[in-house]
Amino acid sequence: MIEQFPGGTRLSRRNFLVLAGLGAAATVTACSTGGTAPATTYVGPDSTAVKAAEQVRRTNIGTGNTVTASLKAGPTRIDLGGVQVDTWAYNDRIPGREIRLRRGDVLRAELTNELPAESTIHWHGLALRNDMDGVPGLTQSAIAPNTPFTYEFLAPDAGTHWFHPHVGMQLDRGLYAPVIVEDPAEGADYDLEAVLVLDDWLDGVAGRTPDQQLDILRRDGMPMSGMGMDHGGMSGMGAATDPANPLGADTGDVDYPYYLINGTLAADPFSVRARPGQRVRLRIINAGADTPFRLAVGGHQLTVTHSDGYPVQPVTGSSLLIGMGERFDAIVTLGDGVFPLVASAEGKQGQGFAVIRTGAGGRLDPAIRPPELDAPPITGLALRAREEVRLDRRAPDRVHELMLGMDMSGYRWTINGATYDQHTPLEIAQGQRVRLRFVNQTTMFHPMHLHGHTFQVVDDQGAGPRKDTTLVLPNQTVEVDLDADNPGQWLVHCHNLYHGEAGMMTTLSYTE
Ligand SMILES: [Cu+2]
Repeated sequence: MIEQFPGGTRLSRRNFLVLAGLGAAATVTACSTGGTAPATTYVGPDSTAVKAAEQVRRTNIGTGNTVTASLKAGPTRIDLGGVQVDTWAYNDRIPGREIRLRRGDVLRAELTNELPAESTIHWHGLALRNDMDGVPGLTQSAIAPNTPFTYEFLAPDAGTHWFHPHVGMQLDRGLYAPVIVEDPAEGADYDLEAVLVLDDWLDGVAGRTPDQQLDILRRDGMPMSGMGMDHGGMSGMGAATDPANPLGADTGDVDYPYYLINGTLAADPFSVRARPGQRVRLRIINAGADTPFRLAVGGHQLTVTHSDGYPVQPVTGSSLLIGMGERFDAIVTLGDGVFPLVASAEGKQGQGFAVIRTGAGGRLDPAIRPPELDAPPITGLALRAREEVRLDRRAPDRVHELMLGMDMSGYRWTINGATYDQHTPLEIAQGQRVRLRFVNQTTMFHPMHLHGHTFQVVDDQGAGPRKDTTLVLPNQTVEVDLDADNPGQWLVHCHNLYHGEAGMMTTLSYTE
């Protein structure tokens, strides 16, 4: 499928050359003014620095335990709940089987690629060793069909994480699953857990595939025009957004026929069973490609405790807004009865639907819209990190600006004016405090994701949340700080999969 898209092919070939060079610790001239120009050497995925960083992790936090998983990526037919679709999935199920381990355990995941395409696995949220990060052409060569590959790395970050391919549009099929990393030191202040994976679904419906959908966007351009529309008071840097609709009017590029919670439609909904008064920890993952979700439980409040795996000062509210790639943990104290858990597609028509049952009650109307959805939602940007996970206050050694833009002459999404195949690496060095300044020059929001690190959103008090994926609202600027403590070559990209594939990706590149 990838061959259909000239941009994608060019990207793969170019980056394969980058990878080939990095493996040998590539040296490139930093300027072109003559033979004595200073040279930049990149820290490659196969470098001794990457191996040394993993060894430090094993020494400092390793448990000595290894958890194994056997993953078969392949074509399959899935019943979404009355709707049969031909798609691609891990071990013939959606989501793939959850992987659960403890912080400091080693995960050994053996992938068998039975897809008719190259693939990889990216371990989203884990600051792991660079050569296991799953970005083809940057951290590894793509895994050919019918070829096995073993991912093996120490899992350093507790929390609600997930995995998915990092090749083309594969994430918008059924290739995703949760990775839950428990922290025994955290304490379990709840009675039960429910992992909820939210997804927007089009694959295999009326013959549609995500690749064809991207092809249509490239052919027809923006359906709602990311730059051309004037959303009233929302133009201009730092303009206030409407708290009731923080993402603005234009939240996505694709209309989906279905929205799923844990791979099922409302006709056969995912169901949580518990007793009245119990506290359930919801671990919520937005695996959608183009859809933010607003989540609420009818008749209940949510208390958000973690964002992207890291603890936050608890915030209680009626609903929660989750960008693509973000995860939140929330505690709900359950009443007595049968309650809808709804993930409304923000700015779109439709919703995912699940049920929480603690007592007597009949069947719920799957179109029910709990009034909790109408209050302004909690967003990641409004959270504050718990003290113990804040970065120490320090001025940045390096500031990189990432101008998020688009090109009206086609479906091209850019960072600093370039698509990924033309990107200039953002250079950093081990030990630096690095600030990334995301400047959104478009009228769409972008959920920006950084691989291999957890950043802290910058605020006046040094108390912003620790995250790996942050909303950058329309025409606004978000700054994040990180400590450069995990050497290698790391992707920074928009987790709108269509934006990312259309160019909105770059690299944070350690130099020697
Ligand atoms: Cu985007």
